[in-house]
Amino acid sequence: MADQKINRRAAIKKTVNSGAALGALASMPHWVLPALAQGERLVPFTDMPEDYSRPPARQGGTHYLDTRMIDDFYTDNEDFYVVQHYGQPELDLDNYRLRVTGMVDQELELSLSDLQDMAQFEIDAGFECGGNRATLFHGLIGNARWRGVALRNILGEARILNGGEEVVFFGGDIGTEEIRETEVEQAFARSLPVSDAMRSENMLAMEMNGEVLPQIHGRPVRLLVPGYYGVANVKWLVQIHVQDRRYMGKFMGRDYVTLKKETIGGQDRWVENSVTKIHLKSSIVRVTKSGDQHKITGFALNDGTAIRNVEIKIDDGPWQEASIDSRSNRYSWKLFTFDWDASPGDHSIVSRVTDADGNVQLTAEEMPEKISRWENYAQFPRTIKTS
Ligand SMILES: Nc1nc2c(c(=O)[nH]1)N[C@H]1C(S)=C(S)[C@@H](COP(=O)(O)O)O[C@H]1N2
Ligand SMILES: [Mo]
Repeated sequence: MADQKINRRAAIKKTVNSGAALGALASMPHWVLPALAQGERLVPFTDMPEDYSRPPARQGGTHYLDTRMIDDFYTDNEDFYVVQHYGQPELDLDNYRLRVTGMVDQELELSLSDLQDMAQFEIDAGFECGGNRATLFHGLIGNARWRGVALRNILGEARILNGGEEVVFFGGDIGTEEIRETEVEQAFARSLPVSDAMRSENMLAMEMNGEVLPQIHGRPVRLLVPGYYGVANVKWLVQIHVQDRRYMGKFMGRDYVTLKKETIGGQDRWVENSVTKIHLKSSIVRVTKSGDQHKITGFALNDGTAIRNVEIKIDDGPWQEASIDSRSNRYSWKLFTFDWDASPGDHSIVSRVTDADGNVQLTAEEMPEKISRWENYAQFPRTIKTS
């Protein structure tokens, strides 16, 4: 089935590239190729291989999307990126229990129906993997509407005891790690200080874009920490544990740790930090042409701080303001578009986002010196050939 879809997609790409009628494509599933209005066509980026395309996500693997397909506020569940480190466990839904343990007045054991009977809320949240990067054209990304239970209601029911400082979230997936020459079995886990865990927007999500949470995205329950990199959003969540100290597991203390040079009180120092809040970032992902008019599309993403604007620079021209999709909200991604009267030829185009506090997205040259491959939020100049 998946193969069939992939072949259809490849066939369609050929059709599009050869300039054949687009009408025949109308019946294709939405994710097959970027939705194009009548008479509209994709303009090729010259920084991308000519035959670049990505199959949809499939069970068992990882997935990043073809960001030229980003044309809709919500990413289809089939196309939302997929990353995990210890495989994709299938939890037994009938016997599923979410346990809340540790420094709480009342330990809890919640079945799926217990969770479904609690008050639900919805939130739009976009996020990317902390390892998202330009070589993937920033395809480890997605934006969805999530529905579930407020984490703080659950912590409220358990009542965190005095001295409880850190909330640890364990997934049902277990891997073997070698630590000091000893093989140790560990679950994927992340943690939040209690004050961060109690933010009202944190969710135990059971639905994604109006569907039951897909298996590859953490069925039946995942943590969602809006404004944080994907690694915070523990999939296949089975245990929440409150403790009196920082949690130092692999994905907090050793992996997804950024090593960069910072000035600390006037002193240059190498600093390590756990990957948490999403840095201010934008990227151009798609250019289309309709008649003589070109349209540039891209996304902006950050930790939920209000955004002032997104600007586009073409070749050596001035920065010009783009329009931001009106559906954008605090934790969603912000799609932007810019109508471009392009002259035929080779061009360089780049976007930058500025937040309400006046922080401007950095250029690659302005980025802190960084050893690790996490947190890639520099401006991303694209090259393109227009006709
Ligand atoms: N249980 C579990 N949750 C996990 C992971 C994992 O390996 N195991 N990977 C994290 C990472 S690194 C990312 S980027 C996101 C990806 O979420 P998605 O696959 O739903 O896009 O899940 C996070 N949650
Ligand atoms: Mo990730």
